[in-house]
Amino acid sequence: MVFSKLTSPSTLLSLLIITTSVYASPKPFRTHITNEADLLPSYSYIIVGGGTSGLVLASRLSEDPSNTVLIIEAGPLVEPVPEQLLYPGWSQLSLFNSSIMGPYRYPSFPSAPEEALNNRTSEVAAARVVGGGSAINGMVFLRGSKRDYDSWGVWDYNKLLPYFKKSETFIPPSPEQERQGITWDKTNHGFNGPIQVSFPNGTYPAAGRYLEAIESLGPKRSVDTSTNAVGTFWMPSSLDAGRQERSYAYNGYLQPLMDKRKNLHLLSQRTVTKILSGKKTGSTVPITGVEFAASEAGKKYTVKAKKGVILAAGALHTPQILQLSGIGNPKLLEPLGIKTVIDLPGVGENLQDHPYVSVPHSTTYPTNETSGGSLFDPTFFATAYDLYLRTRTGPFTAGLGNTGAFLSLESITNTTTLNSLLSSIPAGSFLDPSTPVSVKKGWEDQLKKTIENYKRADSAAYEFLPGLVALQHPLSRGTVRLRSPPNPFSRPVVNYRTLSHPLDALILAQGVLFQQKIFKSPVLAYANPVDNSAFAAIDEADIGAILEVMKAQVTASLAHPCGTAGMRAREEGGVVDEKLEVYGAKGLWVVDASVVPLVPGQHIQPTVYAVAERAADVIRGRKV
Ligand SMILES: Cc1cc2nc3c(=O)[nH]c(=O)nc-3n(C[C@H](O)[C@H](O)[C@H](O)COP(=O)(O)OP(=O)(O)OC[C@H]3O[C@@H](n4cnc5c(N)ncnc54)[C@H](O)[C@@H]3O)c2cc1C
Ligand SMILES: *[C@@H]1O[C@H](CO)[C@@H](O)[C@H](O)[C@H]1NC(C)=O
Ligand SMILES: *[C@@H]1O[C@H](CO)[C@@H](O)[C@H](O)[C@H]1NC(C)=O
Ligand SMILES: *[C@@H]1O[C@H](CO)[C@@H](O)[C@H](O)[C@H]1NC(C)=O
Ligand SMILES: *[C@@H]1O[C@H](CO)[C@@H](O)[C@H](O)[C@H]1NC(C)=O
Ligand SMILES: CC(=O)N[C@H]1CO[C@H](CO)[C@@H](O)[C@@H]1O
Repeated sequence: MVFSKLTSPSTLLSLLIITTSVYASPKPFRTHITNEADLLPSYSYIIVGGGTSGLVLASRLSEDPSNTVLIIEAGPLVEPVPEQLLYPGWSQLSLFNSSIMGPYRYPSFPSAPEEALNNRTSEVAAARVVGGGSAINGMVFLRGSKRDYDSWGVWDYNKLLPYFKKSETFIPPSPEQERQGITWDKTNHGFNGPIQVSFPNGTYPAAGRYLEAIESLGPKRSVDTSTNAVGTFWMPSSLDAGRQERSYAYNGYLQPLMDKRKNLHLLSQRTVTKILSGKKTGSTVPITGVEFAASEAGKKYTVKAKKGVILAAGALHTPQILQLSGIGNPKLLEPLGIKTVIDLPGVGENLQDHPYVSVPHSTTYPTNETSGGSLFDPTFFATAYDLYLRTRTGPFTAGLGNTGAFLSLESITNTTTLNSLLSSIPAGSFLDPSTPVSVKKGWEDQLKKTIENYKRADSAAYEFLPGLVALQHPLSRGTVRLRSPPNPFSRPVVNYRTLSHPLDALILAQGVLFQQKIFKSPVLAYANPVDNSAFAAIDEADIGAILEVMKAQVTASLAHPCGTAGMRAREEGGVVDEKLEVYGAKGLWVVDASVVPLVPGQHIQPTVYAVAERAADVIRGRKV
């Protein structure tokens, strides 16, 4: 455009205004939307929960440009990602000080009183942030054993293996870490996936001595968890090796797509209050969308789903949303004034987790073998934090820990003890008296498999960390149920029912004894271990006394809840079929830790990633 010198400034101004409004560039596309007005009226898929599983699904389902995908997440998206989420040391501290992750998790709340633990309560932990549990967890990244997955009865290890690989980029130990004794095997690893898996640069010989002490009692070192999940390990972490920062569902799966993939929206800080359904046709209820709100008093909105809704709100909140939507056990819903939409008694039953007990010992390792202290000591913290900021090495590179052992029952007991434990299992299920018949039937099958696995060397009964022992395959089952009156903004009632099955307590007691033996091993004598646990004064033959102390000491949860919308037959208490579709619904899937029918003998995030990766292919109708 050429302006003559006759053009007055005001004409020029109006011309410019017209030009800008006509040629204004369209509002730039943003993945993260903060206002309901920016929502499309409908999406192909709505994913409830932008946590670990939700972000895997969002990334994979939106690879197909013909799909539009919306994630609704209760927690915030914080950009740039705060160091509390990225620097591993913070996760170590937060395991014992939940206020560090306070903005990124649900406010602390107690479980229901636990009868087998003197009616004590345990804290219920759950993430509330984009990235979910993977954003705040202890970063331990290990698979369960083939046997554990083969015991699911539906998806087995061979079906999951390609997806364990697909989700990870495994970074082998550095030459220095190999010299320290860290081994690996390339056979079953993935090298091109979104989650970076590596060994922290701050690993210390003292941590390895703990493994040597265990090995002096019989168990063997495993070369790699992905080829042998039972044994002693240097534990890999969900850790970006170069930056020594957390690798998790957000920076692995979603961040690279932000503002680029135009068929994907994320609406944060909104809680889904209900799944919307249409008129039942035959025996099937069509799912049409979701209702959500920003707060209890906030306006309720709805958004439609053309292909369906995927629940990925985690093992505690997925059953809550199902129940609020009338999908569950009529005997529990109707007294709360909720009309049953689908009669599905398995919802919220079958809750499993890993209960644990601390058996702390003090030690005095030589300084050339340790990191030199605890991050809880302010002076040590300052040094470690500073070293990390400058060099990305040292104690602040580690999450929950470096070394641990996942051991079978038969590897820590003699035949006499093993047989006497397994031959005198008390009759009865010890399930909650209100447990539906179908759920009980499913449990009986799980009981058989669990007992069988206890006799085998290829399924872990325990996790041992220095100072802690956790039970891997409890027979006790808990429940997740609505509070009265039902409210999507209050937490569900989580009743872990820890150690309600007497065999769990007897087996854990053997673990306590073994933890004490580890510290008595001559291998550790040079570190002068002193048992300062609540079990210190107890005679090892007095199992009764150990059980009594356990009641006062056991904690219900390592934050590994699962099983509450199990993938199993409907007549065995299942909630989803092998396509992860909710029985009796059309266009409703559950994809998160809830579907894991039987907890593996491991921290569960790699399992959750693999399940979500496979689910994405199943939902897309791809060959699996
Ligand atoms: C403190 C902690 C430490 C852990 N340590 C380890 C470890 O070291 N190694 C390991 O392997 N595993 C660990 N885990 C377990 C692992 O992180 C979880 O099993 C895994 O992240 C669960 O993934 P998920 O997709 O099932 O649920 P999540 O990742 O929890 O995602 C669920 C998401 O749904 C959102 N949500 C819930 N309700 C609603 C609603 N109504 N509307 C909208 N959004 C909703 C939540 O805010 C959350 O972000 C730990 C977990 C925690 C909490
Ligand atoms: C826990 O963390 C909070 C927040 O970072 C901090 O203020 C507090 O001092 C910590 N408490 C302990 C016991 O370390
Ligand atoms: C725990 O509470 C239940 C129910 O109130 C009660 O029957 C039981 O005796 C209590 N157990 C202990 C050990 O206090
Ligand atoms: C640490 O020093 C002690 C004594 O000097 C030595 O015996 C030990 O081997 C050293 N440890 C390592 C890992 O080098
Ligand atoms: C097996 O272990 C138990 C408990 O530690 C012990 O009392 C018993 O003597 C052992 N039996 C054999 C045959 O070694
Ligand atoms: C800062 C640093 O030393 N980073 C190294 C940590 O270890 C990995 C291997 O696991 C190396 O690749 C990094 O360079």
